Amino acid sequence: MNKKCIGCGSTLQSINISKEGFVKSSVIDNADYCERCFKIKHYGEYSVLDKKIDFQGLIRNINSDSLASIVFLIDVLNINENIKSYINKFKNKKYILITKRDILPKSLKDKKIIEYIKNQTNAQDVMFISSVKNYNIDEFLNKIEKDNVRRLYIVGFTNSGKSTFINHILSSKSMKPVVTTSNIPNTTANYITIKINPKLTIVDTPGFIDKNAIYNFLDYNKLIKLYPKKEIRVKTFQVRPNYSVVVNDILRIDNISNKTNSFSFYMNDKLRYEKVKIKNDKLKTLPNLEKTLEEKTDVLINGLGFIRITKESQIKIYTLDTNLIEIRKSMI
Ligand SMILES: Nc1nc2c(ncn2[C@@H]2O[C@H](COP(=O)(O)OP(=O)(O)OP(=O)(O)O)[C@@H](O)[C@H]2O)c(=O)[nH]1
Ligand SMILES: [Mg+2]
Repeated sequence: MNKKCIGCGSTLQSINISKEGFVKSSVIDNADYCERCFKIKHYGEYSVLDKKIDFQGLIRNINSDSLASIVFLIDVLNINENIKSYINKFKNKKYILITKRDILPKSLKDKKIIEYIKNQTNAQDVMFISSVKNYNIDEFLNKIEKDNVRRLYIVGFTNSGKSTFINHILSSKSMKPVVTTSNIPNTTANYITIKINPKLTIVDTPGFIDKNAIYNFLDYNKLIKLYPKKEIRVKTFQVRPNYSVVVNDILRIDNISNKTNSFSFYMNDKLRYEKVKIKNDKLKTLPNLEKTLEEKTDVLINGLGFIRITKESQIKIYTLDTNLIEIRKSMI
């Protein structure tokens, strides 16, 4: 019998403890969850899934399902170049949801970011949601009902909030929110197919892994503290020439131009921020990159968030790997 873990979609097995779906043979007959999901759910103990997911195969599968529509979820703090190419690989009817609206300040307008995504992706159906604050979820469900969507695949990069979104839909339909969620990568291991009602089936999928994201460079104990859990209070620094801002032990930005500039950090405000003189050696051993920026530019640190820089500038950015850094025209 091929029984699946209801938390991550792995096939349950008691043969190899280091492979996905492991559960002790004494309990396998009654188990709903694999050991990894059980530990995440009940003890907050995380472990890395030892599995290479075949994403090309996953995309091929979904593209060959003629009944399928997809909804592509994008984490609002991690809108990067890569997303566009992944969205374009899907040939099905597409919706795009920008997730975790609750993390951004309320005062920001949704519209500008939605327009930014529409321009980037040529997609028309773009909405913000928050699963935590129940924002726009009913609106989205009404929309797909009107469009007669029968089978909806939830796709996107890891940690974009796919499984949390599904749990939220389940709760709203008085079903049990059984899917495992966490802010380490690769939580969902395989398809999880859930019939919501006779007309609609939704399918959770494993998130794409971005090799240039910060989760590849940190151990999981650090990682789980990195991401903001609620609305961020944006930290803004007026940075004079020859001054720098240092964030924890992961990021440093030097102002190497001759103008004072404003750096606004759209990332976890609970991290430790420090303004120091440029001659201070903190984090100077990290890989770094010099950039000349136009006015109103965002510096994205993939997986961490972004920094909005107001004026044209020259900066030096130090972080765990220079491939994490992306520059874009300011989204806000
Ligand atoms: N603040 C906030 N956090 C969210 C929201 N949705 C998801 N999260 C958090 O984001 C993290 C990742 O959520 P998951 O639902 O596990 O992400 P996923 O896309 O299923 O990830 P994979 O299964 O690895 O592909 C978790 O820590 C969630 O609690 C949201 O609307 N608001
Ligand atoms: Mg998931």
